[in-house]
Amino acid sequence: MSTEANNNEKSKKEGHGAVILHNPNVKEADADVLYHFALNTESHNFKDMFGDVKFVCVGGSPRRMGHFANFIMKELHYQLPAGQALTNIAKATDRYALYKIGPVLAASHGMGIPSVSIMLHEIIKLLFHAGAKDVLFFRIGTCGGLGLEAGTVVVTEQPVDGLLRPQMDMQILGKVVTREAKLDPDLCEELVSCASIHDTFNTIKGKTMCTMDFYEGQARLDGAICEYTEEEKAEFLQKCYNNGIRNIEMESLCFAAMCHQANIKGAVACVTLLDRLKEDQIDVSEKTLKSWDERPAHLVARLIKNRLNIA
Ligand code: R2B
Ligand code: URA
Repeated sequence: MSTEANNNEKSKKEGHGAVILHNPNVKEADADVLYHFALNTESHNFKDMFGDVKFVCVGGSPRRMGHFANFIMKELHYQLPAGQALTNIAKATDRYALYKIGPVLAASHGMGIPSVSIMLHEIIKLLFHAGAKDVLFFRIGTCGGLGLEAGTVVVTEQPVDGLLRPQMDMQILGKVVTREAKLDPDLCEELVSCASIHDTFNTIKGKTMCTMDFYEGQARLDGAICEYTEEEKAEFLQKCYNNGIRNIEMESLCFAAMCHQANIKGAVACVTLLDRLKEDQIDVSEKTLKSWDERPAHLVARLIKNRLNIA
């Protein structure tokens, strides 16, 4: 085992379920600013506000995460303190939305790796400052499916990049830094087991390709630029399918790599909006989209309720 891997293992054992911050600068600083959430350790008491967080659920759109916050509040039969309404804690900024519903934190992350990366840096710091322990992370989102009926939920076994590698390459100080993109296999199984025979949709496990772009990065023919043929597109998507890839989205790689580094167990569940082996354009009614959007949230809600022994 390398020295870095050894140190990681050691700090995980010492951490006892605590979030690990690989940054002495922040640990030693008197104060810390979470700029994109409009939070500051000097003006907010993180331990009081977030010390009891056990589940962090993230998804792309601020509006969807607002709906999720209301949904999970009903599912958990959670009562807000008298006179309080469910509000966006980060309302002083319009970068991300943040809601707290008892032990559940719900945040939006925008689209793509740069956006989810900023959000996760700040959420991981938030949990570290709060002293939160044994926190599980879930990404609930949308994706393109491969060889699946639209509306199917895919729980990610392994995210891969656009070169089909299970790693996230970053450019740091003029060098390529490679990080393992690992999700928790037991949490993945647990989430899949939350699917019910009464569901009106299928839930499957599969590899997820995480790309840097929605159009060319996902082999679409309908972007503003396209320099490959329909045959080349079909050949590549078939190769992805043959490699066990069942869906394509834009955040899972970073989500997995950052959770793994921070000693956080993470899982990803996304609903497919179309079958990319058949089409490129998402042409679904608003009503259908809304009901499909809720499918990953239902699985995660069941898992959270099981964990909290809520019937
Ligand atoms: C799924 O949907 C978004 C693109 O439409 C992107 O954030 C993703 O991963
Ligand atoms: N999100 C993606 O990233 N790709 C799709 O095809 C659909 C949703």
